[in-house]
Amino acid sequence: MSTPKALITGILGQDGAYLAQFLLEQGYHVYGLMRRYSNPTFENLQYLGIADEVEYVSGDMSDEASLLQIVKFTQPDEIYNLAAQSFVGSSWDQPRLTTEINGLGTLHLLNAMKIFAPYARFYQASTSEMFGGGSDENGEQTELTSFYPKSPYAISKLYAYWITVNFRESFGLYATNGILFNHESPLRGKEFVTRKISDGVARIKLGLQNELRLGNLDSKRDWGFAGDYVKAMWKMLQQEEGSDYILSTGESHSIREFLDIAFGYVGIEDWTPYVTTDPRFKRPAEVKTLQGKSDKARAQLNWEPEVSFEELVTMMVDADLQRLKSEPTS
Ligand code: NAP
Ligand code: F7E
Repeated sequence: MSTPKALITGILGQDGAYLAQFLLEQGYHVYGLMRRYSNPTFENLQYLGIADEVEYVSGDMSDEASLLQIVKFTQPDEIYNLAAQSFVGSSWDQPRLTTEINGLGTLHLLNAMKIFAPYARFYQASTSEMFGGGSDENGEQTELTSFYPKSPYAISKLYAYWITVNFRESFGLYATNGILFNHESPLRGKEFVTRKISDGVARIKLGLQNELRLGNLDSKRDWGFAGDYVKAMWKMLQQEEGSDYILSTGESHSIREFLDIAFGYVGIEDWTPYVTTDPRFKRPAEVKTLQGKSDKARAQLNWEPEVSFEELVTMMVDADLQRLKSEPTS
């Protein structure tokens, strides 16, 4: 059998790195799409020790010609569309860019697949943000919960979700949405709240910082470990046909609970003297609570998240402590 080929967009991001590692372990040839940067950072792939194992292709989600060329050249068996302007907060400042990359970029990539690799299988990185505040009577989100997006990011992702469904239904392409709830790791970008806290707590513990400025501490999220979630992305593309699946842990925790565990881990029981609320980090519209029900993925994909909330928080604080001890200026 020939070596299977996967094309990952967003290869330098958190999920791109974990997915590339997993697919390489499965024997895939991995193409990673990256946009041109004057000084690109391969930090995440280097952290996992796989930066030299990926074949990089140069393109941009907002440039359809580049995507047509890449799909024609790589002839992938599987396409994982992970590239995005993924920070919800910035989507109010850059709504058009967010829409172009996340929404139209997905259309461009599906179109390239339809023309040059119609046999391929497509994974779209959809998100629990699409639900906004909506839930069923138990306060949970399922594949049947109505969408009510609350940010330009969520709206751009809703377009991408539906265009993926539409290409599946209109052209018979294998196209799947993974509706993923928040998933984190030591590779998470530092502007996201979990990593901002783990990095801040590690700095406070090591005497490098004495304050952590945050926004709304009452939001609740269903936080899992990114390494668990990328395995299910692959499982989704091994099914007989394309479909849509929620991935979540089924537990919801507040930012205050995250702070309790993170500070407690470094021996600080009362974090209130260190944490300041700063309106700059509050959002014009907030998604208050997310808690997903992933029964379909658990049954059909035989998937379970393996890392608990507490293990996730301590893993992240630990990784930041180690990093800062070896490079205090990072
Ligand atoms: P991430 O770390 O922000 O990575 C996103 C990647 O997309 C970055 O490497 C970025 O490249 C790339 N990108 C941005 N604009 C691009 C463009 N115009 N052309 C090509 N590449 C571009 O995000 P993540 O946490 O890994 O998430 C992966 C995907 O899942 C995203 O689509 C996100 O919206 C979605 N998602 C994430 C979560 C979560 O909790 N993590 C949950 C649900 C859905 P640069 O490195 O060049 O900036
Ligand atoms: O915010 C609150 C903030 O930016 C979580 C992305 O991967 O997951 C992520 O989106 C919560 C929000 O993630 C700060 O208001 C308080 O309620 O870590 P976040 P997110 O917005 O949930 C979804 C599923 C995605 O799809 C996205 O791509 O934390 N919060 N204080 C703060 N948030 C940040 N960033 N910074 C603060 O200081």
